[in-house]
Amino acid sequence: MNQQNNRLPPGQRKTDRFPVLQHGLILRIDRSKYKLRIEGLVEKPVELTLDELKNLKKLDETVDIHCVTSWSKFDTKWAGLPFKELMGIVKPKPNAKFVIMHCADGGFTTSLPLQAMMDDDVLVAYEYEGKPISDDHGGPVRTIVPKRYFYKSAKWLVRLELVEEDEPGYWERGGYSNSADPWKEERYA
Ligand SMILES: Nc1nc2c(c(=O)[nH]1)N[C@H]1C(S)=C(S)[C@@H](COP(=O)(O)O)O[C@H]1N2
Ligand SMILES: [Mo]
Repeated sequence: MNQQNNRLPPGQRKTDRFPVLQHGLILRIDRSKYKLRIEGLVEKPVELTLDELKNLKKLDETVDIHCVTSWSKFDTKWAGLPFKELMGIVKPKPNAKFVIMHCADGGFTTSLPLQAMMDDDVLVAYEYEGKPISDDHGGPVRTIVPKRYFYKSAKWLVRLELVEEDEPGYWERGGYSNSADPWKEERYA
């Protein structure tokens, strides 16, 4: 998929560590009480427990991630429910244009056009390197959106809301790009 020799977007440096980044504290979510809600402009809003989520289609993928603060990490392995598959269940209404990802850390959100989220590589992920995602990397469930800077990959995801008008998220309101394409180096608004 990626060309071996040109995997580093402009202005990025490769790291072998996995830095932990968020605006506040690391959360510890009770896995037994966890629920993901999908609502807004959908025909069938649903609420899924972790077990229910894991019983749906599972996709394993190995992708490069790119943080806007300039680190890139190659070959990270995630597994989860393809976002596209989830949309097949809830059925977006025709006027659904954006997806707001709501997180458990104090009203943190990020958003993307529904069309961008429908890419085959977008995951509602619950495993990293073959194990449940740890607290520091946003477990039990986070989104993985490989084609955007990593602030579009929401940790501690609790709710997906489909809306007609975009609502720029936490980092985006702070001056970061709302389109966030690392290959076009869209870092700032
Ligand atoms: N809920 C939540 N998700 C978030 C953030 C956050 O502050 N809160 N920070 C984003 C940023 S800026 C980055 S770089 C990645 C970091 O993910 P990591 O800690 O697993 O490396 O999470 C993104 N998702
Ligand atoms: Mo980031």
